[in-house]
Amino acid sequence: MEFVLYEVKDRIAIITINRESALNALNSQVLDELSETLDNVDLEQVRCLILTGAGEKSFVAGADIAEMSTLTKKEGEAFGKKGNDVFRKLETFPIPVIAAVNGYALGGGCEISMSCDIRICSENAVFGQPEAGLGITPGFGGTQRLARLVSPGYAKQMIYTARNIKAAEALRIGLVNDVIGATADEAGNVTATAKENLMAAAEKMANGIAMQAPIAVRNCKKAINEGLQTDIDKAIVIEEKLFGDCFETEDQKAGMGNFLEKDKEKKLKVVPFKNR
Ligand code: DAK
Repeated sequence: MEFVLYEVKDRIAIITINRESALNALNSQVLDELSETLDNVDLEQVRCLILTGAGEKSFVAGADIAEMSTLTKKEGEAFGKKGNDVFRKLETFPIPVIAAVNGYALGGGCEISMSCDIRICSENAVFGQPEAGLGITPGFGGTQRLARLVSPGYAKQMIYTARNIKAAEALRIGLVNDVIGATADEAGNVTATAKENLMAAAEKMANGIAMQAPIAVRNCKKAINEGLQTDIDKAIVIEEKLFGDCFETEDQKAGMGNFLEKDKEKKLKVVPFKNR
């Protein structure tokens, strides 16, 4: 693939959007390659995905403005569908996806990060929905997901004013879970860049997820995502069903068995939970 890198590290996988010369902007080819990459994730092995952008400067600087600028109405709709299909694929992907946001996350970049389960970012990250200034509305779910993730008031302020926000503000409004900085030695020499530390933090979180019972984690994702789309009475039924399903898994028997055995080692949950 030209614009997407895929790397598996034990039970986690890292997808890198690799179009650094255009700040990883999403053109049709990137979207196609992302879709194909997701289709080929080995779900028997991989338990958590990390999505990031190549380089230190940008996660994704939005949809490709050069490609979009000449679209007809019909082509615009087709491009929008391509993007929305990939974003929904990420959002409903069976295993958790962490967005490691390394710099600009603008327009479609902010939107793709919001299709992931969890966002952490480097201290130089910048989030924004600049579409209103470009004469369009956010088209990859921005009006919907931002208003659900942060308060509707903040979402409206960001979208109506097209103002970018920095990492600290993104943390304050709950758009990201954590902001990761560079580290330096006592003399002030950088020992690890923000991007390096960001990836280390994302991998640590991903490994923490990968250590848990995989079917339980998948069911949690499903319960949260599907439950949020409906009223509490129906949501509780969704949870009950997914809770019940866990009792048909070896993981549940092993997990609870380990606790009852009072085996300290095993209680750490690093036991090899089986996928099926
Ligand atoms: N598209 C294409 N190329 C981009 C790009 C983008 N979004 N962002 C940056 N680049 C390219 C630049 O053109 C430049 O290319 P060269 O000139 O070197 O060939 C290279 O990346 C480096 O960018 P800059 O020279 O501009 O770098 P700076 O450090 O000066 O500025 C910046 C960085 C991120 C502030 C700036 O590049 C910038 O403002 N970029 C655009 C950000 C933006 O407005 N993003 C939102 C795009 S709109 C739809 C669904 C979804 C969407 C639309 C429709 N439908 C349903 C149909 C989504 C829309 C968007 O995402």
